[in-house]
Amino acid sequence: MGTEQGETVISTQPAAGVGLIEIDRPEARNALNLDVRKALANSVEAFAGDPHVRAIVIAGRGGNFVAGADIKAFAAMGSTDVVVERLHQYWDAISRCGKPIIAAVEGYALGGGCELAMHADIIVAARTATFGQPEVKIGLMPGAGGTQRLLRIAGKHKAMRYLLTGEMFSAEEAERLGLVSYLCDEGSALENALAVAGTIAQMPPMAVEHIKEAVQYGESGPLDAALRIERKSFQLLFDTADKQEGISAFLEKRKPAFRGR
Ligand code: CO8
Repeated sequence: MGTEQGETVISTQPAAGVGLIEIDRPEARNALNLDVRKALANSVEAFAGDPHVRAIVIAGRGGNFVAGADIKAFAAMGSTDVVVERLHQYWDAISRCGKPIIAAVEGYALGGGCELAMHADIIVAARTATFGQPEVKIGLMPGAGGTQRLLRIAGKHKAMRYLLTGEMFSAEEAERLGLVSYLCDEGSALENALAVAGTIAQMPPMAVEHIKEAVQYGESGPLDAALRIERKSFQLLFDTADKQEGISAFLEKRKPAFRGR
């Protein structure tokens, strides 16, 4: 996929089945202004609709993930502006995505940046990365799911600590909380995230999609309904060609060739 100079969000397909979205606003630590939000949402939607892409990596360029919403853009905004801008539509595009999303975190993932990472299904972080929801310090609060996602990941008492004090926390603490899936050396988060995405891209897409759907539903829905969704998806996969191929390949001791059907 082509890239143009001056773009703040760059989409490429660096490996078979892998879509990479990089935020490139180093002068503002990749803070999310309206342009970045729109381009990010469009890029996710484009990859979600591209049959060649089976896993998506989101990263920041220049040594940071995202230092939050653009505070300078927020300065002049009132409640009505925030409502009229419908900022949540850009987040919805990401949370609606049926394909796995992997966040590659270096440096700061703060505020909306931490929330963006938590929109991902898997988070790969450099040991030196820093997370946090510091909105309270500027008289705001998380507005893109931070209170709810951090609560569900870390439990009430850790979530309250970080939400109410705005204190930043290390990647090691994030890993202990269950927020980070993989810790890696500084400078290697993208490489490691691409490797994870490459592995997932080799898996049968229908199974991947149904696993994501069941887990996503289970995060918010009642257990009984989520278990039913899991059971139905499990049953449905039995009629796919990829299930036949996967089992045949296992029995014949060869590599499977999945077709997404
Ligand atoms: N917004 C705008 N500009 C930023 C931001 C930001 N979030 N973060 C950094 N910058 C800018 C700085 O203003 C500075 O610009 P300039 O050179 O023009 O002065 C430049 O980036 C470099 O910043 P620093 O000099 O501060 O760099 P450091 O490496 O010393 O520090 C930090 C980096 C720690 C990231 C520091 O800049 C910082 O604390 N940033 C703010 C972090 C923050 O509070 N984030 C939360 C923002 S609020 C939010 O995210 C709400 C989300 C809700 C979403 C809801 C949508 C519906």
